[in-house]
Amino acid sequence: MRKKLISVFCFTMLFASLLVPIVQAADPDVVKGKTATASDQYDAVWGPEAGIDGDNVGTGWSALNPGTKDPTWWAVDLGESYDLSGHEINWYDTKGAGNDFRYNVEVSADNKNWTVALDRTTENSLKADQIQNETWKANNVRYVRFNFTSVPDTKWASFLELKIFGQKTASAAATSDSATSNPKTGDAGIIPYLILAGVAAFVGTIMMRKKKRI
Ligand SMILES: [Ca+2]
Repeated sequence: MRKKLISVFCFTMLFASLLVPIVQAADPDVVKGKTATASDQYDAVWGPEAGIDGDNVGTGWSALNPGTKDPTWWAVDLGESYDLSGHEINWYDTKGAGNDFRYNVEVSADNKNWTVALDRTTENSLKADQIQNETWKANNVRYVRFNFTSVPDTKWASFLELKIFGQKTASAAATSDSATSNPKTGDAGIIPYLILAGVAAFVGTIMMRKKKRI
């Protein structure tokens, strides 16, 4: 009976430690209503902040010209430091053959030094759906920039609504890691859970060995 209880305890610990990152993945949108800028805009209505106003279908941002002959980008100032986990983008137009939208996401703590957090410059980002969810990790971020590197000459770089998910950076110590962290993998974020899982497995092994000796 005791052996069974020990096994159940160890399994529960291991399962719980693996479950924590999954639960924490549901970060809130941190970009709605923030200050956005862009390389240009189609007109007074299609401004950069219309892409993060919470209106998913009625408003959006659009570049002035179709294609990407000119540098085309959209950026936001989150106002303070965040640890980000990805984004959801509701494109304006994904219909029609030959649509091939390519872009990357860059992040910065100071609006000067930028790091690529997501690279979709070598593949069509539209796929089959109008709304795309992308998972990426970047810590200590205040500025986020979407650079559109390739858009068909008959289409505008444009989206109706963008959500960027994350949490406020927890501590000053975390901020000091910004220069060395890898925003593409976010490996540092999962280390505590791997350690917890390892401890649970270790304790389980010791307990089982003790039981065998009895
Ligand atoms: Ca909108």
